[in-house]
Amino acid sequence: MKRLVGISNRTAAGGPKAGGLAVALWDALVQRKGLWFGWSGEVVDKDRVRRGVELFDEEGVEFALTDLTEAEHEGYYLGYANRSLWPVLHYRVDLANFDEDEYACYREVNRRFAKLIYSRLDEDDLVWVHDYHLFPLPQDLRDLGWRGRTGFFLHIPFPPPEIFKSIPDHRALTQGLCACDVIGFQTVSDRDNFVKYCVSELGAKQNGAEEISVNNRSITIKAYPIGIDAEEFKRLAEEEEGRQAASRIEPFLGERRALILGVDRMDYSKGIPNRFQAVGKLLDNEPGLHGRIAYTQIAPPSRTKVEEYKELRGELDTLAGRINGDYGDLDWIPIRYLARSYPREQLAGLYRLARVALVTPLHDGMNLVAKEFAAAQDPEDPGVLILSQFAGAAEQLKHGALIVNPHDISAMADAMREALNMALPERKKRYEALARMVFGQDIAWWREAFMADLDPNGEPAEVVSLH
Ligand code: ADQ
Repeated sequence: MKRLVGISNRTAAGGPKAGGLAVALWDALVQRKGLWFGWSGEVVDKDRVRRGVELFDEEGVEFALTDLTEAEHEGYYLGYANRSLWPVLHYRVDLANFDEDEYACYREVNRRFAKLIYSRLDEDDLVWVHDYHLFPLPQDLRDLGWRGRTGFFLHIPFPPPEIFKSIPDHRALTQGLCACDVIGFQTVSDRDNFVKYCVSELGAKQNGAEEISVNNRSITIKAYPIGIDAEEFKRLAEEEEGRQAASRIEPFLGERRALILGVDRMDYSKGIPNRFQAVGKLLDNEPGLHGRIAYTQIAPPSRTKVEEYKELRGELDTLAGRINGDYGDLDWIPIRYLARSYPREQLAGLYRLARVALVTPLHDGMNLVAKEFAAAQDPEDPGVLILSQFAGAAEQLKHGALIVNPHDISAMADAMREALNMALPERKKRYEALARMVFGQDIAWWREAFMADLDPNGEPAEVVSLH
């Protein structure tokens, strides 16, 4: 089996505690005794920066981590990646701030990473690059002489060409990416947007639905919707730590209150203010629900050095305060908003207790919370998932979830009422549709689907958790 070299901005050094990328790549790297290259998470001042890498082993995975200088952290990470690329790829050109110096820094960091990696590559290795921080890196590796199989997976959406083209350096980014052999997206619609872009902007030729040729290279372009370790989540939801977390919230619910739950990183792409407004609308429309619902929103702050994220925090504080002021009572607070994170074990218990999950991003690559909620349900008495049509997960989960437009506040309020009143047979039917996708197309399925294309002549690994 060929060695896999994973490259991502952040790694799972210290063990894969968070969901998504960390778990997915970790298992693939353990299987193939791989190498994981990325940022250490450390920011050091210019005089002290280690320009090389720190090497260590964890459970047979070799890590090669490098620090960022303050200037790199500001220009490459907070700047270009998160103030230019993140908003545009989430359809928010209005929030993007394009700065030439930040772009130059982003390019420089990608080149520096490529050099550090190239010196550690063997010609038979498989390279798998992750996410928007590293668009130019595949070409930077080629420029150094790398000829081996190279794949890229984009975790966030790829918008229509008209939006992507607003990035001043869009061509350089996509040319860098097109040095790959396989490029993966979360959804068919992201993939189609990218293919359309490559045909119109890079003169690519389309050879069937899943292949293009550009710059004399054939590239497999496919949707690989990322999954979760659904069995593990189901198990966590039934375990003691999850039950204990649920029992901490139960006194607040009493006999008659239904828990409506939201769990998100605090990010403007997640549509949390719209959700708060929809809860206000529901209470406006349905006086009978006063005292009968408890909406809890868990949202740990992220990227707090970026201005838009600070503003979002202020907006949520104001909205929650106003709705609670308007509708709350001596013995009832309609919105509980907790700006902190909880261990996965506890989240799993809260998902299981919730009657309704509100997963209503304005745009989202996939959204793993939707899948975690589904996996955690009691099949005999499941809760209902309300899911944005703009979450990547909607492509797979449209038959089980109530699909909403997150900009339509009234429609979201109606969906909450429908979910709260939904009879058991309908809830079970919907749960079964969700479970088929979430357990069937889980994280192992995703990883093996990508690896099969990256290493077409390799032995397929056994997919252990696939049903
Ligand atoms: P994120 O934008 O971070 O990921 P998401 O897919 O929802 O979004 O994953 C978040 C993860 O963090 C989940 O595993 C969730 O349980 C956890 N999490 C969220 N809030 C938490 C809290 N309060 N406490 C503890 N844990 C919390 C990016 C893309 C997504 C894509 C993933 C994976 O933006 O669209 O689905 O990568 O590809």
